[in-house]
Amino acid sequence: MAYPRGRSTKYACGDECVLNVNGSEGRILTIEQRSSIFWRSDTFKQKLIAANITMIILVVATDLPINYSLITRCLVAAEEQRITVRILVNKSDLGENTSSSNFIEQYTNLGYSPIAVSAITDTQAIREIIKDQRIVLVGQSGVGKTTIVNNMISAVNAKTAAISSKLRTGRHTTTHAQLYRLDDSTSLIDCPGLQSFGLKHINPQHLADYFTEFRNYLSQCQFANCTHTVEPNCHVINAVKDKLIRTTRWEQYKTIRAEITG
Ligand SMILES: Nc1nc2c(ncn2[C@@H]2O[C@H](COP(=O)(O)OP(=O)(O)OP(=O)(O)O)[C@@H](O)[C@H]2O)c(=O)[nH]1
Ligand SMILES: [Mg+2]
Ligand SMILES: [Zn+2]
Repeated sequence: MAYPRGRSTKYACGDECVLNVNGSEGRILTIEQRSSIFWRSDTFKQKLIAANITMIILVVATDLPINYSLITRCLVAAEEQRITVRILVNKSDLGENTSSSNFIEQYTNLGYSPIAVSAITDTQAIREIIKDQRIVLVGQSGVGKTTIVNNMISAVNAKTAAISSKLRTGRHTTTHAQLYRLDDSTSLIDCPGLQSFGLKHINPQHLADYFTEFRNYLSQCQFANCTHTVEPNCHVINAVKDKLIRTTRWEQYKTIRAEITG
């Protein structure tokens, strides 16, 4: 196990490096070509979250409000890298509620099919999903990412904690990304909770491609360079009017587009 010196932003958890080892010290000589990189960025900084992953597991929980904007942003970053996404609705042992049922319905319609799980009482479905994948678990603080990792690997006992109830955003229990190997072909990266997710690195001309439900309409717009925001005869806008695309997703698209073109 090796850690970069200081707060380096060049490396990501999951990077494969060539090391020059001298006693207990190692120097990173080169990083191997990455097969994928999941990252966020804004005008001022970039944050590499995980490298060489084959699957992103997006975790939400039945006892915390769902941050739809954060979910969409993670999905856009994943679609851009063509990384498979699975969505888990954790803490199902606490009982169903309408907000998580609505969430499951909405994202099933988008093709992501979230599944209800409990990191504590019902881990079989998670085990099946993660088999032979290199995974990063992402989501807000307190949704149960570390608890999932703990229950997948008995030897691991990473620190978990109840979120402080006074400040719902709470403190983050996990403070840095960490990779855990389950077997030769399966690994899990546990990350600190996400609050925001900038997408400055996304090409605005391709943004609409990363909204899966827009894809069918994109080639039908009148203008080849349609931005799908204000144009006449835009089939995305028509689909929003016909309720074939949810208004909230189109609003999120416009917000992200304004952010990355501005
Ligand atoms: N009832 C119930 N509680 C859970 C479940 N999964 C996690 N928890 C609890 O939720 C709290 C937060 O869990 P963590 O695993 O620390 O959450 P996290 O997503 O890793 O949070 P950060 O590290 O801050 O990003 C802890 O008190 C866990 O015991 C579950 O399936 N059911
Ligand atoms: Mg954690
Ligand atoms: Zn259009």
